[in-house]
Amino acid sequence: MKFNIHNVSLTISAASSKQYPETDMPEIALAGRSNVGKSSFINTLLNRKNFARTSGRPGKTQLLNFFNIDDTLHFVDVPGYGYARVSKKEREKWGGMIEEYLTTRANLRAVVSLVDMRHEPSADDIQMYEFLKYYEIPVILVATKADKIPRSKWNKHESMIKRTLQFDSTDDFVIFSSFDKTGLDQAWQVIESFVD
Ligand SMILES: Nc1nc2c(ncn2[C@@H]2O[C@H](COP(=O)(O)OP(=O)(O)OP(=O)(O)O)[C@@H](O)[C@H]2O)c(=O)[nH]1
Ligand SMILES: [Mg+2]
Repeated sequence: MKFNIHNVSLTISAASSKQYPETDMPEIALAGRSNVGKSSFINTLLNRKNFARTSGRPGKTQLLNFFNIDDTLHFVDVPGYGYARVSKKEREKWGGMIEEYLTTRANLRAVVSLVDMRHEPSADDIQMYEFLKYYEIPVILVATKADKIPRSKWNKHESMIKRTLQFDSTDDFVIFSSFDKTGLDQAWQVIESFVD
């Protein structure tokens, strides 16, 4: 699929289930703390520079963005969690929006859960992983920004992340970088295995 993407477009930015697209197309959602690289991940997979919006300013993506990939699947870019400068009320609104999507959407095939490979997963990262496991939603764990760590330390960081998350070894784990495209082929392979 990755060699052959012709059309990508934003179907809708949705705040609630009433706005989700009416389609049977499978969906892969992206979750992760603000600024972890969700939009960059989508851009890298689509080989587009600036399709899903990326920015240095965290907390910008506030809605569920449904990106149509060749009428074959939707990537659903989910607003990042753990952004300190939002109010409690906004956080609750965010939580409700994500929870509604993740627990009710029949089209959802798997969630790409992104963590920053440099750091120990945060309490929010752990909570997200536990949430996905609890609802038996397939998880593709992506450890991103690998370009910021020397290769000799990748194993150590992978072990640290898996230990902290109490990672289920039946889930997929991908070391990734949007900067040098580490893990690009593996990421597509895993996603395709959930979409077919
Ligand atoms: N070095 C490095 N930087 C990255 C990588 N991926 C993303 N970044 C940078 O991290 C910042 C945030 O990336 P985004 O893709 O906008 O992050 P996001 O998760 O979509 O953020 P929100 O939409 O705010 O939740 C940007 O400055 C990116 O250039 C990566 O693999 N390596
Ligand atoms: Mg984003």
